[in-house]
Amino acid sequence: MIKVLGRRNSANVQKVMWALGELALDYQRENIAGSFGFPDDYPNPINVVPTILDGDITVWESNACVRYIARQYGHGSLWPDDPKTLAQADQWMDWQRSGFSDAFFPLFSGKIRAGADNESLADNIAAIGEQYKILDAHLADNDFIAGSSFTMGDIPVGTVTYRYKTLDINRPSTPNVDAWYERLIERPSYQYHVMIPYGTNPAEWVKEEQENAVIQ
Ligand SMILES: N[C@@H](CCC(=O)N[C@@H](CS)C(=O)NCC(=O)O)C(=O)O
Repeated sequence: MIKVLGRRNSANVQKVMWALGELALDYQRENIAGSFGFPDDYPNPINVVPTILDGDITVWESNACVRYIARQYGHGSLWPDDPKTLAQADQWMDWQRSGFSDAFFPLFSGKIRAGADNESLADNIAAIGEQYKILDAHLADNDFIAGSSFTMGDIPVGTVTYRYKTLDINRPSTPNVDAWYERLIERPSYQYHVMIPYGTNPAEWVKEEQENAVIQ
């Protein structure tokens, strides 16, 4: 049984939950961070979520958690057998953590967590649109991030894409991203763990966070 420490409305926690769901693994999730706070003995030196515990191992950093779950339990599916496919999945996971997150995080936290308006976030909205154009060009020749099959590479950017697609902002035309997103929203684990309401302002955000506390 894998224990996941982290609130359900954290996108970084959702990456882990989605991976567990894809592999139908048993888990137990605890509400930590945000309005739940952190226990004194929280086993992660930088006090962020997620952290996962699996037997005698503790892993933090969401993409490292996804890689651990995929490598340990998802050979041939989330963890591609072919090293070249694996390298593609890895590459886009690292991209998600770097330029892509740098563009998306200030937009989402500004708009939903701080209640800023679109005008003041115009540069951020333009920046994330440019990132999705990069992804769109890649997906022109690929049904999924690492090629023809769903892998761990789809999970980090796929998680954030639900938020990107549902935010009240202008988005550039990205037909290949749209087609890929349609493939993601057919997946039951994505529907259950990622496609959850997050509100439109800070008060609604906390309300959703608390309402999700009882859901595993
Ligand atoms: N690089 C880390 C970032 C983790 C992170 O920033 N988590 C956020 C939630 S998405 C957090 O714990 N924020 C503090 C809080 O919610 O109290 C990862 O990918 O796991």
